[in-house]
Amino acid sequence: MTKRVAIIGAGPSGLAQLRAFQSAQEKGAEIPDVVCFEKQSDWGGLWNYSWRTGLDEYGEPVHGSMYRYLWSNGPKEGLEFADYSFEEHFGRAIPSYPPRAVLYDYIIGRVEKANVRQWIRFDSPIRRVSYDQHDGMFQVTVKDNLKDVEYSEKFDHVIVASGHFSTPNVPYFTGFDLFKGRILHAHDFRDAMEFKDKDLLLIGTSYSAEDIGSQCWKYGAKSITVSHRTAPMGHKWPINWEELPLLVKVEGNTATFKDGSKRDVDAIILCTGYNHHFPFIDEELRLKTNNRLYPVNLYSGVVWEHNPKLMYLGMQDQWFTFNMFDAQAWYARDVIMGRIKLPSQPEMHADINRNRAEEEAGGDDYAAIKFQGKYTMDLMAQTDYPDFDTDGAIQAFFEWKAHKKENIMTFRDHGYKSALTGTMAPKHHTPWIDALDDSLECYLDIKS
Ligand code: FAD
Ligand code: NA7
Repeated sequence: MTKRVAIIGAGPSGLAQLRAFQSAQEKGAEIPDVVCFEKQSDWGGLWNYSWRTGLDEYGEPVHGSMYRYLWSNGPKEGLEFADYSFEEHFGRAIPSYPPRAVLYDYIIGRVEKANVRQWIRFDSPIRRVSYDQHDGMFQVTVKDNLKDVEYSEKFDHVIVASGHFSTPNVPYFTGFDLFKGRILHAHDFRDAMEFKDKDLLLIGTSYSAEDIGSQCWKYGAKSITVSHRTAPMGHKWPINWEELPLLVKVEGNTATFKDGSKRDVDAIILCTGYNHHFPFIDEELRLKTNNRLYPVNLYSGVVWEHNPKLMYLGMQDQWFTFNMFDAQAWYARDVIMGRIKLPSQPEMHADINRNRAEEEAGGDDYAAIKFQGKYTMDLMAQTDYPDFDTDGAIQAFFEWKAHKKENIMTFRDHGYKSALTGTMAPKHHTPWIDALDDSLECYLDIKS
């Protein structure tokens, strides 16, 4: 009997898995019966922009955390699919920091070409995944939102690709209950124009704080204050942008910080990160981790050590993204198809611990980028995923870091060399700071 594989999620990771199986089939291999379950009505994961916040039309938590005017926060040269270059998709080289719609188009272009949409059941949130020791199969329970029915099917393997930047981590600060302005988490942020002429307080110092702050500043916020728990970001910010220690309390509209300073603010955005949250997976199969490069219990960052028929994709903190998800998906495919033999559970466990110790010894962002580059390379070496110049991609990340340090408001005006084709990215027609239209047509300068 043909094996059955369930994939949960049709974002970049789930789509990488579909492409991995399809590419094996294209080369003449017999592949398992693959079913991908996606709770949204379209593919693309976070890149499939949703205006909705809170609950969707079926009462499901809205997955989307992306917002309007989002441009890639890292160079596209660090994420390019090794089997589908930007030049192949767009018919020419494009600049290095595409807006969301352009990256969405690229992600979708590859899977449309591979014709894998037929393997996806949309509007289908997974309700439960459990493992039956008797028949060695997973029972997967799904809600068909279109028909309003719940059903279960058996699968030999389950691949969880449901993302981990969707369930917000929402801390409480004294006085929030009586604050006179709006309080929201980055997950619910959609449009910087809402904060035009406003004094804005952001909590957190990572990507969301940096980018949502920059967006609001670009679209006309009156002032940006960023409050940090550990350390300030330390960029050279514009004059109406400041960094202060952690918020202690709010009274009315007045925010008080750890150093005693006070600021009046109109709105507070909690850029405090996300939780890995998989309520639909049975306890003994559920990944529980913080946002890091080598989560616990995942051999090769993919295989659930206590039941290797279960795998997780894209669960790492991310420098590399699409190409790393690909490397993982090709690896998962080859484990399932018996092309890669796994070591014993104690050996897998020891290997996970070795990698976690190496990650912890790393220290700074540069070490983290190298660590994830090497991890991706090691996975690629075990499959037929096409090679790309990983060191070249690492170099692009290093240059990106330097450009951010130089000027946080102009780093997106730089270009880098493709680690795949060697082509240097052209300069964009408009500096990012002046580019208010983030449409694909404007970015690619397509005249209607
Ligand atoms: P997701 O994109 O989250 O996709 C997961 C999919 O699983 C979704 O379609 C979801 O609907 C589905 N799903 C979830 N639960 C269920 C369920 N129970 N049943 C069925 N389906 C389910 N990366 C970059 O490379 N560059 C960037 O500029 C960048 N910017 C980002 C900006 C923001 C605001 C965020 C939040 C992330 C950003 N990322 C960026 C990182 C992002 O995580 C990856 O690019 C990528 O989207 C991860 O893909 P994924 O498939 O693992 O997860
Ligand atoms: P991250 O990268 O997980 O960062 C979370 C930030 O939130 C980080 O600066 C944390 O500070 C801060 N944080 C978390 N909890 C608190 C509390 N309780 N108080 C104050 N500060 C807190 O999440 P992002 O949303 O920025 O990025 C996630 C992805 O979205 C990323 O991959 C991007 O591509 C887009 P810490 O440094 O731990 O003190």
